[in-house]
Amino acid sequence: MGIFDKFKFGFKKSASAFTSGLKDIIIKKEIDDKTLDQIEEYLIQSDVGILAASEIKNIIAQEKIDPKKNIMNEINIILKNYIFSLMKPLEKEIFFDRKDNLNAVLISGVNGVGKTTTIGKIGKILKSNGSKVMFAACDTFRAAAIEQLESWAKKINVEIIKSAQGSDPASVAYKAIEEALKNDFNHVLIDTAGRLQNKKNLMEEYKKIANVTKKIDPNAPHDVILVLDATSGQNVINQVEEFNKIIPITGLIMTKLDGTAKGGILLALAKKYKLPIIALGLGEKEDDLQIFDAEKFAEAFIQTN
Ligand SMILES: Nc1nc2c(ncn2[C@@H]2O[C@H](COP(=O)(O)OP(=O)(O)OP(=O)(O)O)[C@@H](O)[C@H]2O)c(=O)[nH]1
Ligand SMILES: [Mg+2]
Repeated sequence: MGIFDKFKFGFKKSASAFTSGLKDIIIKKEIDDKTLDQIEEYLIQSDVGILAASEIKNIIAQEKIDPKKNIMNEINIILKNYIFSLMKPLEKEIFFDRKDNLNAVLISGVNGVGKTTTIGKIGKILKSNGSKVMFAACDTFRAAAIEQLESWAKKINVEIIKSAQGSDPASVAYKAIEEALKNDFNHVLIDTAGRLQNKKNLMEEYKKIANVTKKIDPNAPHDVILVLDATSGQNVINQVEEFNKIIPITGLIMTKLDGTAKGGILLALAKKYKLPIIALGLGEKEDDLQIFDAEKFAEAFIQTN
């Protein structure tokens, strides 16, 4: 199964629940005000967010769907087009290009969202375009975290800079960037500890990692990617808010979209923050990362076949 088929398959359950929920609302031949309100309500329940839901409602109202047509089909077309035009500007495929100058990427996010796994998967894609890739094991709080990143580095055959458990994460980042510059690496991916955004000292630590990289390269970190878990629902909004306050986020990756996760929250994020969406995580394996593509996303979200 190709990655897109996997994506569609992973989404199938939530996509068909979504469309059958809509079908239950659209039973009449004509879309009246009550039906429009129900559609809006339904979209909000599906995590799409108030802004996107009310825009979609307005588009459906303005469209004046011909009652002779298959109304459900027409609504699916409207939804697909809406998702596509909302998400298209957020594609950022260039993230995966081979860079001439060093690109230091800070990977952040709360506990267990999939940061370390995602670094492994990104590393694999970057390697495939001939980039020299280094991992920086800046989650020094747990020995297992360093080992986990090390095992990914071995698996996809990239360099890793690490230090003993308990050592200063910022100094690991510093050393990694120093080494990477010296040896003409194209990318350094910095793994960080999953931290709760309300724990002040941990967030200070996180900020320090970013600041230390600037000492070597004022433009570093060149990317700050926040990893979000699709199964966390509305909580992701708060995570974007909190992390963005500390170091401006330059892109999002949403993981765990395989299985039964709902993807509606991505629309809410797109509408609210307009942050680039780098990739989507669709499993635990090294190839389970899909570079974000708005058209494919819209197609998977509104599955009509
Ligand atoms: N199904 C699925 N599981 C994933 C995905 N990405 C990561 N995981 C799993 O989620 C769990 C946590 O992943 P990690 O990469 O360790 O997450 P982390 O954010 O580094 O965690 P901490 O370092 O503890 O904060 C692991 O069991 C991963 O295999 C995904 O896209 N889909
Ligand atoms: Mg980790």
